[in-house]
Amino acid sequence: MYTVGTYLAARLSQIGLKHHFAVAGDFNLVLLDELLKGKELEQVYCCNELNCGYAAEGYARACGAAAAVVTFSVGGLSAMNAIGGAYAENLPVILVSGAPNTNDRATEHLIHHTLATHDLSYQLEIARRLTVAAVAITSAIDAPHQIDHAIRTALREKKPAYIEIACNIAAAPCAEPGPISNVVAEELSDPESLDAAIATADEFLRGKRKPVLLIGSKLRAAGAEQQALELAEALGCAVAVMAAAKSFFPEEHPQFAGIYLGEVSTHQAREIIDWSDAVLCIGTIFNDYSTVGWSAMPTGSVLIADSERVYLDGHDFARVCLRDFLSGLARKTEKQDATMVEYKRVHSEPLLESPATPDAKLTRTELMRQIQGLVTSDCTIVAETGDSWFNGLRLKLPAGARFEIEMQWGSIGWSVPATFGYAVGAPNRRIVAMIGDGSFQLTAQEVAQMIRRKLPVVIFLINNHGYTIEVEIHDGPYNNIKNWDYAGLMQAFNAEDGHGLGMRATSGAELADAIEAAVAHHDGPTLIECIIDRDDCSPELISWGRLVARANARPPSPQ
Ligand code: DPX
Ligand code: MG
Repeated sequence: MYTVGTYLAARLSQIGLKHHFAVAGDFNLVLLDELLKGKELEQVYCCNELNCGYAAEGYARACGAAAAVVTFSVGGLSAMNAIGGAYAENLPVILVSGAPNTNDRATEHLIHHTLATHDLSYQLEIARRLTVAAVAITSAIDAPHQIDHAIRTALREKKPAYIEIACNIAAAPCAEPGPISNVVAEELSDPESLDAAIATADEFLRGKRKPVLLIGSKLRAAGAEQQALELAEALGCAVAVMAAAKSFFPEEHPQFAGIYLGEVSTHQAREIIDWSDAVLCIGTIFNDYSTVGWSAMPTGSVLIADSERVYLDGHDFARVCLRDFLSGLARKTEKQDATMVEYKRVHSEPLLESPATPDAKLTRTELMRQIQGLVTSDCTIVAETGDSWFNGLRLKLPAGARFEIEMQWGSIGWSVPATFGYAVGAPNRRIVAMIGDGSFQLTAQEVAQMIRRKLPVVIFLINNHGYTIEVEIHDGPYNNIKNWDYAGLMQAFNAEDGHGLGMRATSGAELADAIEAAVAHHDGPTLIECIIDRDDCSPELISWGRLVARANARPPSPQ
């Protein structure tokens, strides 16, 4: 016999989840008991609900979807930042919240953890704004339908969903789950729209001489990485990647032309985008950051192919799945490799950094040189908001290496719990996180959960004594932070039974020793606190910061 909670557990397993993340609270305790009955679904605990949401967000990056279970209001509202992040980053995270007893609604009762008003709908209302489906379950009869609706919508749209379950309904008997196909069946392209989009795009390309492909971060959500490769190879043109999409097109591929980020592009991506006469933008997001303060955006002839829409030259085709469009166009189009020929002419390999003198003070350049040595094909790099973005973007990725960045939402603190969640979801990958001191202070305690689960994550904690990215955008006393003994924290988190390793590196030699110890350490995370100067930031950050500051400072336009 199924209950609302075991029904939910069954559905989460059926969509492929092996874990769900949780923080306990009296409104979800019975629900957590029911979820524990799903033997194929392990319950993984977090230190707080913001981290729980981010852990699920990281897990969804590794596994395609995720669930976080929290208590009402005090938990749910904390998780909302992460849910906003999952929306912005196109990740189907299911937020499940316990809720007050159904008998306490529409009565004179006031309930703890709430605003001390009789309105208990505010969390659902907020969730409606931050998810693509938000349901409140107050009847076991409706539960299967509501749960399926929320999960189905999240999976289809690659966005978060919200399921609120009253605490006295979680263990109520309900119908058993029907075939999972109704939840996971994929949206198909409209055949006529698809054909028309392909034919128009083909004609568009035939009228150009120098097309180039630009890959964006929505490509992975659309499940179309392979198809983008097919189109790239059919055209034979140069392929640039936006920063938020690093690793979504193989960097070792001969057509890879670098990361397009305006003035701070890598390789010669900017030259080749500017030289081209048509840019095929695939799953791209152009915002103030990715256009470097609106200074770099393909204009002129562009074709935009999004998850379910293609538009170009006054045409707009809806219900066209990106995968179908890319592989259909790949079959139809002819080779157009002028941008590749030109790219080969302008391309110059970046110089390899030579090792610093071992005892010299540690610099960012030496730090990145050594991190590069850890990047193998089974590695995932997680780059936190801060100069870690720009440092990470410069890393060379061998085939198979992945790169995770939260560039649209950009909420500092994301990476600690997201790395934890990712490591739970991808236990066979080597996970290397680059995290600034300021960001770490938001969510540091989640390292304790890595210790609890013995996850051999390697964290480079870059201690440059403050919010350096903000220093470059606009400086003031608010960019200085209280220093911590970051390496020493590991001992505190270990307490009596943990095996986390904390080390500090102030020179290249110390860093090399620490990395050697980290690689040999298998029964817990290693945090290497890397001390660098406050002004030792990437030149890319300085250029980017200036242009972003200029965009922020534009006066209001006259009405
Ligand atoms: C802020 C940012 O130390 O990295 O390399 O020193 O910049 P760097 P740190 O982690 O500092 C991060 C800091 C304060 N951004 O420079 S990027 C504003 C901000 C944000 N998210 C949230 N609050 C404030 N991005 C949640
Ligand atoms: Mg810092």
